[in-house]
Parts: sequence; structure tokens; C-alpha cells
Amino acid sequence: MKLASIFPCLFAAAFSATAQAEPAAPRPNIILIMADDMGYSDLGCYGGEIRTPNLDNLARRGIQFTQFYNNAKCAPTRASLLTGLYSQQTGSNVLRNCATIAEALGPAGYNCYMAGKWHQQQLPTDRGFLRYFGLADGACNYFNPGAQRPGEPVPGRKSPGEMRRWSIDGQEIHGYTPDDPNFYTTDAFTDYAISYLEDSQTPEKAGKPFFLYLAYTAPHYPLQAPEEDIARYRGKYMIGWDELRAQRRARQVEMGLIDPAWAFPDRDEKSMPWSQADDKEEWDLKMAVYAAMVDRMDQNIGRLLARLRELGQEQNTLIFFLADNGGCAENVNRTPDIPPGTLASYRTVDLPWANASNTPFRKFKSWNHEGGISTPLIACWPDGIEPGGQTDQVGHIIDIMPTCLELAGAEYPAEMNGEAVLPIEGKSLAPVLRGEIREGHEWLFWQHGESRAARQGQWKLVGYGAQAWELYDMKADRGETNNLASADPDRTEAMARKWFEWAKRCNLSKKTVEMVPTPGASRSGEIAN
Ligand SMILES: [Ca+2]
Repeated sequence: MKLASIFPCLFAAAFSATAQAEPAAPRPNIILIMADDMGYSDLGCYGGEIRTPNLDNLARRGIQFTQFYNNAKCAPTRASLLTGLYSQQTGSNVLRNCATIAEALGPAGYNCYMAGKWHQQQLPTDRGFLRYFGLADGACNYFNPGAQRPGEPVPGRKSPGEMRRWSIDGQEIHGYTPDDPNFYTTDAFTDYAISYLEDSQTPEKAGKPFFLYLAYTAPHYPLQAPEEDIARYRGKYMIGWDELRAQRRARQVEMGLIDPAWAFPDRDEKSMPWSQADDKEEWDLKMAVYAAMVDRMDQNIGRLLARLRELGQEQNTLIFFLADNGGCAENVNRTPDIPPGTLASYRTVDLPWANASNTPFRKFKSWNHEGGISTPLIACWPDGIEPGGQTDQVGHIIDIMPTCLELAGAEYPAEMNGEAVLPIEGKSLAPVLRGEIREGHEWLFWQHGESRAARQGQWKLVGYGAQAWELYDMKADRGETNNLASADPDRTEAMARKWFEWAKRCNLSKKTVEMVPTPGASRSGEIAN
């Protein structure tokens, strides 16, 4: 009896000693934070003057990507981010033939939460998330997305009387009218995100890792921010956009984010010089509100991180931060008589400032030139990433899902919601996070509206509408100032052929493909039908 009872104890002790010597690394929690319509240079750690200490600190404690790409616009970026596929394959916001990150992480034991902007057809709670609070649509009033409340003016809206789709845990709300008179979307999304962090640590859930997707609407229009945040920036932008671009670029060079040998593109052709701008006070106010929106987002990220720390989860949580597309040049001025910033206004920051946001690149949101598709990507994970790194390895938002799956030990589903799931297009970034050189994508492709692009190694092919393809050497000229299409017609044609193959494989519409010049057209100048 004695021996029988001792041996199991010895075995158990030996087993337990081994287990203690080499404990299996616990899988990380993952927090994915996304900004909306934010330029490459807006954060302090990417050369901006806007106060973003919390994001800068994440970058210092983690790794900063200098060549990370999105899909140039809200819904297509979100579709790719969530699925690891090109958005054309999922029907963009239809999310067909795909599994979301949450649908893959859930069966692997993760509790999945979301707060903020969804912008897909179904709801997050239909696609793997346990809890959700936020704007299921694309944009809304920051102070009151719903009906006018007593004692306040009519909330500024894109179209009169519009009631954007919101949702709380699967319940749809058309026009969310907050009770709190101090409601502000960026604060509210964070409040919910913090409540989800707390939920993830309740006794019945604490044994499991969590995935939290926090998608801010900031700094997408309408330009609206709390007064105290705007005040911090008033007058600061009287230096004008030409000087702002120069200062941001100089800091990017100093930080080693960009190569000083790259030619700096001229101010966008549609932007007047600052010296010729009328209403300089109003221009200053616009950019001050925009900066305040980014600042407020950073303050909220600080609040989220503080709670994460208090809950003892900071060390083993991987945090990603990125933007869904570049700075937005659209002019949506619904309240010309009401200055930007307040609940009653509905204004945009406009092209000249968006041009500065996207320093040192050309073009804007919706374009496939670098200004439209380049985003900061910060990854911080104390238990898994060496601090202080910067990488110029090329990545794309389709890579986020496979990265999460690899680190979670989750399987990529073959079938979801009764549909076959397409093979994943993204490749895990985990080797980059470990400080290794990964085998990247041989090809990356883009198309949004009339904009299109392909990248292979250092070469990028890009075009718009029926205009001829342009060819750039990203190693020598990421500002896309020196079009090499005529100098290297063979490469231009070969890359264009690849883009058409991709367009066919991903079922791009006939209309989209028909407008694009055929491979080789640049030699003769002909435009194909
Ligand atoms: Ca966006």
C-alpha cells in the first residue's frame, strides 16, 4: 500500500518538476486597435507633432513597421483585416466564403469582444464575437449619433435625419441617442472595451485568453472633439501645411523611418500654397480639431492600457495598432456656417491638411498610391517582442489574421456558416515579431474603385482609371515621384499581367477590369476596352 501510494507521488513530483522547468508558454491575449482615416505621419512616433504619448510608448516597448499596407478604404480594409483574404474575395463587407478572426479564435478557446466601428453587413455578434458595442456603419456624429436631445442643437449629419446603424450585443439600433450629455464616441468605445477586459477576467472566463478588437472612428470626419482637446492645438497650425509637411518629413528622416534619399513629392496639385490660403484661422481650427481627435484617441488608449495593467494582463497581451486608410481629402461640408468641432457641425479637414497627414507620400484615402495604403503598424507584447525595434519588412492587413492564428495555435477553418472558406492569402507576421526576417509575399495587390496597384519586392505598379500604369522603385523612391514605366516597359507589362491574373482570381467586376489599360498599352499609349 505504502509503495503503491508513494510511487504515484514520486511520478507526480517528477512530472511536475519537468512541467515547471519548461512551462508551455501561455497563449497571448490580443488587442487589435484601429484608427479611421489617419495619415502615415500623424502619430508622434511616425513624425507627427500631435501629442500621442501612449502610442509612442507602445512603439518604444514594441516594434514599429515602416512598410505596412491597408486597402485604402474603410470597409474593404476591415474585411481583409478580419479574414486574411483580399476584400474582393469576401464581397468586401458581405464577408462571404471566409471566417473572421473571432470565428477562428473562439473554437481555440479565446473570448472575443469588439467595440467601435464595424462597417460590415452582418454584426460582430453574428461573426464570432461574444459582445459588441458600437457603430455598425461607417461614420457618425461623435457627440450624439441619434436624435436631437432637449437643450442641444440638431446634431450635424451627413444627410438630414440620417440614423446610422448601431448595435449592442446583437440588438440593432438605428440612431443611437446617448443618455450621457458628455457622450463622445471615442470615450464610449473605450468604456465598453474596458468593461470587456474586466469581463474577460471574471472567474468563469479568466482561464481563457481574450481577443479584443477596438475600432475607433477617430479621426474620420465629421471634425468633432471636446473643447479642451481642441484648445491644446489652436494656433499651432498657423505655420501652414507646407511647413507642417517639411517638419514632419524632417522628423521621419531623423527617426530613421524614411530614407532621406527619397525625393519628397511636391504639395498635391490640388492644394494651394499656404501663403495663398484665405481664412487661415478656419484652416487652423480644422487641423486643430483633427489633432484633438487623434489626441483624444491616444488618451483613451492610455486608459485602456492602465486597466490592462491593473488586471495583471499587460505582460502577455499582444497589442496591434494601425489605421484603415490614409488621410482623407474628401470635402464634405454640410454646415458651412458652423465652425468645425462642435456637435452641430459636420465638416472635413480637407485636401491640403490630408496631404500633410500623408507625409512623405502622395495621394489620399481611396487611392492605391502610398498615401492611400500606407499605415503605421505598432506591435507591442512584453512577453514576446524585444522593445525598440523598427522593421521595413513589407506587410499587409491580410497578415493580421494568420498572425493571430499562429500565436493562438488556432486552426484556419475550411468551412464556416455553411460556406467553403477560401484559402488564406495573408502570411503570419510572427517571425517579424520575433526579430527574424520572414519569407514575405512574392506579390501584393490592390484595387479600390478606379485605383489599382501591385507590389513585387522593391517594385510597385500603380494606376488610376484609364490612365497608364506607373512604375516606381520603392527602395529608391517611395514618394512615387519618378515614374519608370517608359524606362522599363518589360517590367511594367509583366507586372500588369500579374495584376490581371489576380483580378481574375479574385473575381473583380468586369466594369472594374475593363477600364484598366491592357498590359503593354504603355508602349503604344493605347487604352484597352
Ligand atoms: Ca477609413
